[in-house]
Parts: sequence; structure tokens; C-alpha cells
Amino acid sequence: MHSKLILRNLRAVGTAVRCFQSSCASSSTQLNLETQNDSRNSSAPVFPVDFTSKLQVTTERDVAKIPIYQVLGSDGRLTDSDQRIDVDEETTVKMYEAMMRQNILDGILYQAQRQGRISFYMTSFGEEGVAVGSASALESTDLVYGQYREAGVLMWRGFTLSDFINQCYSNDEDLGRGRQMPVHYGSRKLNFITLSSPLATQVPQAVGSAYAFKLAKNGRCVIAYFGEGAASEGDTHAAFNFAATLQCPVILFCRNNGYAISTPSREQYRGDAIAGRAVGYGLAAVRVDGNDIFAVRNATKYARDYCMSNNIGVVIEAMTYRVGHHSTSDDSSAYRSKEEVEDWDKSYNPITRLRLFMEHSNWWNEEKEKLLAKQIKADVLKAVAEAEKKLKPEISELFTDVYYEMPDHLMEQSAYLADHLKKYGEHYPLDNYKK
Ligand SMILES: Cc1ncc(C[n+]2csc(CCOP(=O)(O)OP(=O)(O)O)c2C)c(N)n1
Ligand SMILES: [Mg+2]
Repeated sequence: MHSKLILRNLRAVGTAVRCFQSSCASSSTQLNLETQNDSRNSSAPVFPVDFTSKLQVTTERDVAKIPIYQVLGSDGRLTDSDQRIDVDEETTVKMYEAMMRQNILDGILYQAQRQGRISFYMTSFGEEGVAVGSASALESTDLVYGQYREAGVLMWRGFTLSDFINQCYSNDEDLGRGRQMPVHYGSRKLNFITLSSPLATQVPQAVGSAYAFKLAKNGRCVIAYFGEGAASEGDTHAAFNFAATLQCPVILFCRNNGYAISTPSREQYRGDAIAGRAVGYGLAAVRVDGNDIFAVRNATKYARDYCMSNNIGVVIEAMTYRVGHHSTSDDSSAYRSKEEVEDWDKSYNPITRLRLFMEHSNWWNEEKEKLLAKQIKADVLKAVAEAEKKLKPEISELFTDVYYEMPDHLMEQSAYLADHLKKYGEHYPLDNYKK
């Protein structure tokens, strides 16, 4: 039945989703969770497989590639008339607004960095549907471990524009007290673990949390987001194995956006990309069109139900494209063409696709679009102006909040800094800091 499904969908290749780098899977409109036959019976033999007298080598050609699940084509129409959208007009518009807010915030903060107002920035251009679509499918109590390009998850959960902007300006109202690089958000209230720069460290941590939630039987699920580049880290492989063997309610969500800084996906892995690894580890897998917000939402919802009821972790691989540069420290014109970026931005943009769907449904028009964009822009500029006026936290806070009781070496460093600033304070912009 499964191969039939794939064969049927192979004929549909080329309609809406383009072949993605070397993964080249076909597009599917059936949500199809790939999984192993469950042989987790404690009385099963160590190797519950048959013997054979025929020497055989299994290669990737023997295994069908996992198709890309899709609901909306790039024209904003359902790819299959049997498809169902489980969101009403109000929720759809809310999802659209969250993507637009993320997009406009990114544009303005990117410019703020270029003007030297903040030190660093990373945009989510082109990946707004991945973050908002998946966030909309989770419960607000589910715990999120992000990488850095999933700000839309926080946007969906209610992180305010000021929350984002204060963090990027490292001012006194930044929840992280100015101790992290811009974009490294976190919110205890919104169940979003503070981001950390070393790639993939969040993946095994997420599995650990999921294991704790399973033991606590608290009905909460954990999601870890990571890029296809981060998926090459040893931490990700270890996390997959822990998730499988500890049988955790965890969603391992890979954003396959075509690049890890300058390394294209085709050089990042072999086999059937990231989703293709899942079954080998004993996890379930679904590959989805990341620029189709409804497909991402459905897949995440399905994955959540599945991992919560079966205690089998699910790998979601969302095929998308990083439209912006990697960060403000990168110039991607050095390794990819302008045409490639424009093509993805114009033809496969997740925001445009949802807008077309809403227009076809008579839920949206040019006038609403202009009003929304104008309002968001005004809100962001107002929050930026406010954030710029705020002082930075007291310098002594540099040493607090890591240890319950400050250890000797930090006491020493703190005293050294205070002494240094007493002598040479005139050379530092101390007026920008709270006293
Ligand atoms: C352990 C580690 N190695 C290298 C880096 C430098 N680095 C930061 S982001 C990045 C690329 C990650 O690419 P991917 O996981 O695909 O995420 P994307 O930026 O595409 O969203 C690299 C190599 C790092 N932060 N941590
Ligand atoms: Mg990437």
C-alpha cells in the first residue's frame, strides 16, 4: 500500500514542490508517517530478524525516498480536492499576521544592525511558515528547544515586539539581562528554552526533557528545532538514539533550508537526507513542504498525537529555503546566485502562498494587506524607538544569575572589573548602563 502511494505520487512530481537538492523526493498529499514495525517486546530475541542463505547488500536504492507532504500548492490552492484544512478564517488570519509580523520585524532589525544600532542579527526570511505552522499545532505548555531561526514560534506564543527588540538591544528590559547575543531569545513564561549558540546542544537536552515529562506523566510534549547542518553534529545522532531507546514524546524538527552558512545541503549528507535516518534509529518520520504552512501544521499535529500516544519520537523534516544571508556576518552572494534566491522568494514564498489561499477564500484583499503591513511597521518602529532609549542593565549583573552563590573566581573578576572601571571608566560608555 505504501509503495503504491509513492508510485501514485511520483507521477505528480513537478507540480508544486520542486525537487529539493539531492533529496529529490516526490510530493505527496497524503500525510504518511514512516515508521518501523514495532518490535519493542521485551521477550523479543536480540536480533528479531530472519536468516537468509542469499548474500545481499542493502543500498539506499532499495529504500523508497520519503515523499514531501503538501496541502497547498504555490498557487495557494489545495493540491488535492480531498484535502481538509482544519483552521477557520480567524485562525488562518492569525497565522498570516504572525508570519507578517516576523517578516517585517526581521526587515527592520536587519537594517538596525546594518546601521550599527545592534551588534548582530539573523533573519527567518522564507522560513516563517515552518515556525508559525508548527507552533500553531502544539499546546502552549509544550516545551520548545530552538536553534535560532524559529522566532516565529515565540511570535505565535505571544512574545511581544518589545520582548524581541529589547533582547536584540540588550537593554534593561531584555529577559536575558543583556548576557546573550541578539536573537538568542528565551522565555520561561512561554515554555521556550533560551537559545544557545553551539549547534545541536539543544537536541539531546530536548530528549532529556521529554524523558522527564514521560516519567512525570504530565501530558507535555517537547519539540527540538535544528537545521540540516546541525543534524551532522554528533549531538543530533546521539539524541536520535536516546529518543528511540528511551521511547520519548519528542518531536525532532529539522528545518532543511538548503544551506548551513555556505555549505549546500547536497554536500551535507547522503542517503535520504534527515527524515530518512529516522527509521534506522527506530523513530518515526515525516517529510513536509516547509513553505506550506498548512502541511507543516498538519504534520506537527499528527506527530504530536503520535509521539504522545506511542512514546515513539517523530522526526519532521521541513523542506524550505533560507532566503536571507546566514546572519549579518555573512554575504551569501559569495556562494549562491541572485536568481536562485529570487526564484525561491517569489515562487515558493510561504507568506505569499497563504495570502493567495486567503484571497481565493475571500478572506483577504489588497486593502487589508496594506493596512496590516502599515500597522506592523508602525508598531515595530515604535518599539525600536522605545528600546533604544532604555539603559543597559547594571554592569555588576554580568556576574549574577549563573550560580546560586557566586563562586570565588567570579567574585575576584567582579572586584577586578569594578576597580578597572573606577580607574578607566571615562574610556567606556558607562552612561548607557544603569547604576
Ligand atoms: C558546534 C558548532 N559548530 C559550528 C558553529 C558555527 N555555525 C553557526 S550556524 C552554522 C550553520 C548551521 O546551519 P543549519 O544547522 O543548517 O542552520 P541554518 O543556519 O541553515 O538555519 C554554523 C556552522 C556553531 N555555532 N556551533
Ligand atoms: Mg540549514
